[in-house]
Amino acid sequence: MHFLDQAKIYIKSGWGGPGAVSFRREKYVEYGGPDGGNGGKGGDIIFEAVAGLNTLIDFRYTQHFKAQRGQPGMGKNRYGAGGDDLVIKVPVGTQILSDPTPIEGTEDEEDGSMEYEQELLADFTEVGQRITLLRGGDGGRGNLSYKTSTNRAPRQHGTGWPGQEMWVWLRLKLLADVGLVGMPNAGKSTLINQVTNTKAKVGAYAFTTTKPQLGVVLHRDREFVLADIPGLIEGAAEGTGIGDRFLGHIERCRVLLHLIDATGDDPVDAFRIVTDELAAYGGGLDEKPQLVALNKGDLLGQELMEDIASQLREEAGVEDVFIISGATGDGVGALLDAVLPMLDAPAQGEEEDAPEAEKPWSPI
Ligand SMILES: Nc1nc2c(ncn2[C@@H]2O[C@H](COP(=O)(O)OP(=O)(O)OP(=O)(O)O)[C@@H](O)[C@H]2O)c(=O)[nH]1
Ligand SMILES: [Mg+2]
Repeated sequence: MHFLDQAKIYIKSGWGGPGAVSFRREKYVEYGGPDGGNGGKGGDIIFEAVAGLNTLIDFRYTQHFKAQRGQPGMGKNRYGAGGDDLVIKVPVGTQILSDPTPIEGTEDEEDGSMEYEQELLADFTEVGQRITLLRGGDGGRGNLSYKTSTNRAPRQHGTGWPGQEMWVWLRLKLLADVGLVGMPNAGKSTLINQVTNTKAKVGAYAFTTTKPQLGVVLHRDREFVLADIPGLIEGAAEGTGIGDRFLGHIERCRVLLHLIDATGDDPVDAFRIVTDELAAYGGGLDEKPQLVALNKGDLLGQELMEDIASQLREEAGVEDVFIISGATGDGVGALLDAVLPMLDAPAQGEEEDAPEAEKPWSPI
């Protein structure tokens, strides 16, 4: 399942309709008074979070969203109809951010690059949540409302107020329950392929995975969503490699599944590097409940795997180490058994209010 995790769109609420200039026409009354009604209000731009979507891909094809104008007012003091609101449906987990603005004084002397900041305009965490981001313009006044004691036949009317417009960024964080983390080549994609019907790309080289993948795991009649993200290397939280951009995707996971390649040069060091990157990224990633699995057991044999597992326990203080092979599926059932009870614990931040403390994010 591929998905676009960010999109930039243009939104515009509707103009208010113009007020009418009209005079009463009645039999035997030559000059009737003004009776032009007000124009209708322009349509709003509303965002609504819906279930069953987990991609922003539609926004790649449609980038401009305009709500309808209000209708003009009419004679006999009839008001123009309001323009239809435009409801833009987004997946739960979408955030709306303002267009990035450069932060003054952050210019890099060497390459002239700058840091950017974006304002969080909306954060959709529940199905059905609705936010009116842009309000349509009010309708203009009809000439009836310009009537005064000195001007009984005004020809003035309001033209209607303009709508508002802006570019916004949609950013989708996966609402995965479990996030797979590990160094490149640890076997994350192989594992997600083993336990879900996803067909993630697997390769014997680093950074085979370049985009997050989602898969649904069905285990003992329970379903949960597993996210595979690109591998993390030293410095990932500062932007080395490609992993940092994707750490945001696992901020809302309940559980992290930390996968370690047992055939790597130094599995204990690999564990530490990834742990350090999670801590350096912030956002509470290092405090999430975590399961640690030593992978590629099929290549090393039980005894050697047990040795490395004890090293992890003793040198890195990991309490439980699962020994698995993502390729053959050995040990994976026990690992999934351990995941299930952890899913019922409240997710981090769920008790608190808004996830304000999230890391600032800049567009790529
Ligand atoms: N023998 C064996 N090989 C494995 C196992 N898991 C993964 N591999 C191999 O290890 C290599 C890397 O696997 P991937 O699943 O692509 O690793 P990844 O962690 O997704 O890597 P990135 O996407 O680069 O971060 C591939 O050649 C896989 O075939 C396993 O359990 N046993
Ligand atoms: Mg991968």
